[in-house]
Amino acid sequence: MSNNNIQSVTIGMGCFWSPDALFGQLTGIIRTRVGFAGGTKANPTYRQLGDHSETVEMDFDSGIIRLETILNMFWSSHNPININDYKGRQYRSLVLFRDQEQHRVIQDVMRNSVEQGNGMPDTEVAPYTSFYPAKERHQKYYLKRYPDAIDKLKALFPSDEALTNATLAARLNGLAKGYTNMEKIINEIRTWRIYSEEQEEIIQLIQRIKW
Ligand code: MHO
Repeated sequence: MSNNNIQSVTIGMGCFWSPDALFGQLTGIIRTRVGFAGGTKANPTYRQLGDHSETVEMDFDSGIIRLETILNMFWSSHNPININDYKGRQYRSLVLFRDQEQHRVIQDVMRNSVEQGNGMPDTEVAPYTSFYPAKERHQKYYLKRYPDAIDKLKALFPSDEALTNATLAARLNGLAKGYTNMEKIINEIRTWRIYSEEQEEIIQLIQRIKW
């Protein structure tokens, strides 16, 4: 992808299944995956995550969706105060930034929250070091509740990895969770920079899914 607007950010806000769907449904989010980050233990797993937190990592086109928008949604969709002590660091509220520019944006959004009387969110903000993807069954968790969807999507994304990384799977995962609707997804597909024949093929395929 030769688009220098592409950024990545990693956030934690409790169980990672929901933010995968919440952010995955948004236009401008290119790819999501869930995993463990923010700690020091090597090769954490869901059962043994050590000092890591459940996180969702996303790639986004900052020309379409700004980091500010993502962060405002992040803070308005969870309560950092309640989740921070529950199960140690597993459900910690967390934002891992990739560079100083992202760090500055995060601090600005937090400062605005304070100025609006919302208080300083008890969110850990730290530089990104590593991200360990969770097992396949956690990826696009809500979409996986619909076997017919997974079955039909195999025609487009034959491997588990291809499905996890697909923008379309991110949108449909948001749909499975009830965060978006089919009409919105179809309208967005018609704006994707692919051949219109390909757009129609994708649209027809997702319209045949039995939910
Ligand atoms: N199933 C757990 C949360 C899972 S999330 C990946 C629960 O609902 O308690 O942490």
